[in-house]
Amino acid sequence: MADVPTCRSCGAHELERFLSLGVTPLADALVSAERLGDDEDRYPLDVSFCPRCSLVQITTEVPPAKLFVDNYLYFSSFSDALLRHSREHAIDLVDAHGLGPHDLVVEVGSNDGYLLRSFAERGVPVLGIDPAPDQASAAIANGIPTITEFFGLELAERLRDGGRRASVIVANNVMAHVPDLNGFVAGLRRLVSDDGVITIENPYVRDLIVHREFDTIYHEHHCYFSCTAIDALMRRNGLWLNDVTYFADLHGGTLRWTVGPARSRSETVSRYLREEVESGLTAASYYRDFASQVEQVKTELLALLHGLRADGRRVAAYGAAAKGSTLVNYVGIGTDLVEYVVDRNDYKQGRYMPGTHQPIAHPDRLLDDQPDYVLILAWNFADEIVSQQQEYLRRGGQFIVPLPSPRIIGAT
Ligand code: DWN
Repeated sequence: MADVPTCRSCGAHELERFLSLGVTPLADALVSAERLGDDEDRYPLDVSFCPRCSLVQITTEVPPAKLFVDNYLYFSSFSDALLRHSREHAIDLVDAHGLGPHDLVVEVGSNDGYLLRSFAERGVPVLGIDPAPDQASAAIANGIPTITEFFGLELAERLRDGGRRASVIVANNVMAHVPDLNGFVAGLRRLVSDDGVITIENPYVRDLIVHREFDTIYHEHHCYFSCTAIDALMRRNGLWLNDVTYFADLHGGTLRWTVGPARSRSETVSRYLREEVESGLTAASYYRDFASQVEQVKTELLALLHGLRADGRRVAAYGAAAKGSTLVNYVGIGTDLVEYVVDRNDYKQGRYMPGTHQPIAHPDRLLDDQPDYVLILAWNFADEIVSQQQEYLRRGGQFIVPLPSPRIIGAT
């Protein structure tokens, strides 16, 4: 573990810390039954703002292999909404750029091939890059060529020296995970063709603050991006922010940045950059109140859960998500308040939540057990989850959505 006292993007020393979530276990390090009694690795989870380039970032660095290789169980294909979003993205890119058999689409952070298969089905050559061995193996088994390595400038040089240039590079929910941010972006520039395009998706830091999405902060996510921070990062590495698209319902509010060697800029980009200054998002004062907002969520959620338990109500949870780990550990939600978690990712079932050790079971347990309430830890998929659990609702079950303030969803 290393402290990172300077800005990961611009190197500034004047980082301003505005939130500390304590010393927490790794959010995706779900505990196996045989390791329940062992000490779990815990690291400080503090968040700072860079007044020079506006990048929000954590100041502790955990070795990437520990995060994404040793025990990483996140598979993208367990969300229908995410699969729909990815398929639409691929089809849009094929149509917009007339992609065909002479092109190459590279995805960095390709996970189990969930997105690249939509290009491959349309006859477009693809290449995945992901260091997580199980996810890469799943992609390869599905016919998606995948390099099981971390992406950076060195790998980009190797690919380019081998004659590879990408017409399109997709990097969804991966750039936030990269310690060497400039090396990553320099690698994108080396690998993309001169007339190519790169699309990068990450949650929008504005929504993290406005909707109190503090649980999306964990050690995998080194950075939390604004258009201002992205613009500075791209220019420094020979790329230009060409366009930006907002997806309100994806991961709590996501931006897709379209960048490339071409110096074009859409009016939307100009508007976002202008509004970020006008809203104060590019100044430290914008973040100074966030810690008290987070504390308020903690107080409200604990009061609700303790009240339900005092009334003899039983509470379970849905979604062994990384964000769920930050929430239960920071708020202090043990098995006395939430007995277990259900999740349809079968790699996660049979394990236990980091730190608080709720057992993780198949979603069928909700109907077998019919707890009075279910706390939705994967609140970014609340609609999809609730739509699946209509029978649980019909039998009188109710859901708790924790953010931006705890609220109860019952049968309509
Ligand atoms: O950046 C990241 C984000 C995008 O995804 C990764 N580093 C890790 C991951 O974060 P997360 O674990 O908080 O992501 P999710 O996708 O919000 O987690 C949802 C969890 O809920 C997964 O474990 C799958 C599960 N799930 C389910 O059991 N039934 C999800 C859906 C939609 C469902 O119907």
